[in-house]
Amino acid sequence: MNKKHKLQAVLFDVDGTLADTEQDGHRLAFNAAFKQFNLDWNWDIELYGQLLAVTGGKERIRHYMEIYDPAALEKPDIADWIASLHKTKTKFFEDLMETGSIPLRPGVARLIHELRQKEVRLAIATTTTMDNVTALLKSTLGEESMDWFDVIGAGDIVPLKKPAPDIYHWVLNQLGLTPQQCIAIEDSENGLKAALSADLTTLITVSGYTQAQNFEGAVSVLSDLGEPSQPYIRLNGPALTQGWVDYHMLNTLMNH
Ligand code: XBP
Ligand code: MG
Repeated sequence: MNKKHKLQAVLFDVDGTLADTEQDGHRLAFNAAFKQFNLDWNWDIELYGQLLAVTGGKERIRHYMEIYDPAALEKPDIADWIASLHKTKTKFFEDLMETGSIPLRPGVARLIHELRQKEVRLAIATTTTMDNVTALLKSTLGEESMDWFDVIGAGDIVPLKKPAPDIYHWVLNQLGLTPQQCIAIEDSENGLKAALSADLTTLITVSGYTQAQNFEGAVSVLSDLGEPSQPYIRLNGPALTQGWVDYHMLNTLMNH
């Protein structure tokens, strides 16, 4: 019989997992930045869903230009221009988070508080920019919440973004843990691929843009983490004993 592992750390994705930030957060911030740069680009809800196939804001802008304005990519210093457009977008996103308009998803705060009590280590493995992580955590969990996470892997800290496993390898390395001691929580196919390629057991909580994606290989696919008062809907995976994800359930899933 395989030796059971005790859960040592939970690795959270950010966008779509901690909060549904894409449609009414990042998308609006991109559009505000485009306006400031006098561009007539507008990423509507549907188009943004397609562009999400490419992770990373700078990479997503470049991908959009490859389709809609390829000549502009020939300009010298285009990488710097994209970086400065993206920096402006990040500022708009931070401002938006300060208004508190994007809440955490069901069960996220409850689970984080429980894991802290149980002394399970918390980490973040995300494609988004570090400033965005800070803004979201501070606006939802309070100023001190950044200290609750042992490791935050974000943005350009690794050269290859999800679906490459690099960010998960980096976070595991910083934690000094093996994938068998951890579980990842993701919302997207790109995120799942990244986590699975790093050998992590991965729980999916689907988000607005990701509901129809392929989650083959996930240990369980749920609507969200659930609350005792608002149980999740199980979309795929083993029958679970209760309608909300807690420490005990994560341990069970990790050893499934
Ligand atoms: C998130 C991303 C990011 C955000 C925008 O993916 O791909 O690019 O959409 O943030 P994941 P930035 O949830 O898989 O980490 O503009 O800062 O990149
Ligand atoms: Mg995500």
